[in-house]
Amino acid sequence: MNLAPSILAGERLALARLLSKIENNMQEGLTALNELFPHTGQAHLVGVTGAPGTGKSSLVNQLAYYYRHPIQGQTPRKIAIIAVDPSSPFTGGAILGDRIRMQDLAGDPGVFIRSMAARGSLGGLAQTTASLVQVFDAAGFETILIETVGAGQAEVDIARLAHTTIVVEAPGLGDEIQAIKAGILEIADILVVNKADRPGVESTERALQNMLQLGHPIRNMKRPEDAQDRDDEQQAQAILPIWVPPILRTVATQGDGVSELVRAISDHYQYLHDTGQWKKRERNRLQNELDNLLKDSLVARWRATISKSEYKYILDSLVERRISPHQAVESLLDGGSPGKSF
Ligand SMILES: Nc1nc2c(ncn2[C@@H]2O[C@H](COP(=O)(O)OP(=O)(O)O)[C@@H](O)[C@H]2O)c(=O)[nH]1
Ligand SMILES: [Mg+2]
Repeated sequence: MNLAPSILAGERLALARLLSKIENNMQEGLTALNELFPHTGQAHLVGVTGAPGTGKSSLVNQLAYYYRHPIQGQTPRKIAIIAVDPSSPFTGGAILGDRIRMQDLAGDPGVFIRSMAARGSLGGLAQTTASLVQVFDAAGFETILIETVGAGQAEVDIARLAHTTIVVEAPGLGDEIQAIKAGILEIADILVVNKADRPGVESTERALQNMLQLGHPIRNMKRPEDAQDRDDEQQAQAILPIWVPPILRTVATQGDGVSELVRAISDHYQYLHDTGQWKKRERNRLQNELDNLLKDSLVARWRATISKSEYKYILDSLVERRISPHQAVESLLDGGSPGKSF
């Protein structure tokens, strides 16, 4: 059965079914994705990342609630939430910190929540997430919130999917700022100090401020006259307005600071469009996806042409230091003939 038309017609059951097929790497999922792809490219992808317990789920919840119940005069947006938490499998409803809000969202046809645990999915978690995002995008969800635990490379890759990345910190989680360890601060467009009702907010803010200045010296030198002896492209970049990641305080359990966060998200969206960065990010994102898929497909295709024993022979030679890793690759690509002398 082709699920794509039902997705485009906004049928939730078909949507849920397709997401499962994609997560399970079923051919039917791929076929539908191909058909849906021309309908994508509209949604604003917002990544929310940070250490466990900082309040990401609570915040995502609040954001979704706000988008569904905006201030007067604004239309509610259709919101999809993808929660990627490799450490905790789907727990059926309790995934979002605040259960009461969760129930507020549960009956709302304008909200779709999907939780994903790490599985041995082909192409990895980031690829699966990218596919789920495409489905939501085609289904007309305007903002897609992607919650990831900012720890490993997979999470950073997922965060790279987003147009706007929010890094969430909380005071008192330890002496060091967790996100810095993972190097994720570099991809932050908006920094949030959640749990602002707890002691230590100022010092967390100060630490973030310092890291921002250290990590992004370019952000402090935006005077066009600096651009004199650079090439054209650099000059063009130098006169673009520079986005300085704002540092915001929130109390996700109360909803404090959420409207300001929504404002910052919309400002960043506007910035991306005004400066042409949106198109650039889209191109980079798709190139990244293309290259990854290409790599996986080439490896899979090549694997099918070589026997296990040939592969084992080369690997053994490598382990015994008879050949180097580069030589091993060369031999394998040459057909891996075991008769070859190294
Ligand atoms: N005091 C306080 N607790 C919060 C706040 N935001 C979240 N929490 C609590 O912190 C815990 C972890 O929240 P959760 O959203 O699951 O964090 P996540 O692991 O980052 O997704 C939960 O018990 C929340 O109720 C906040 O702003 N202030
Ligand atoms: Mg969470």
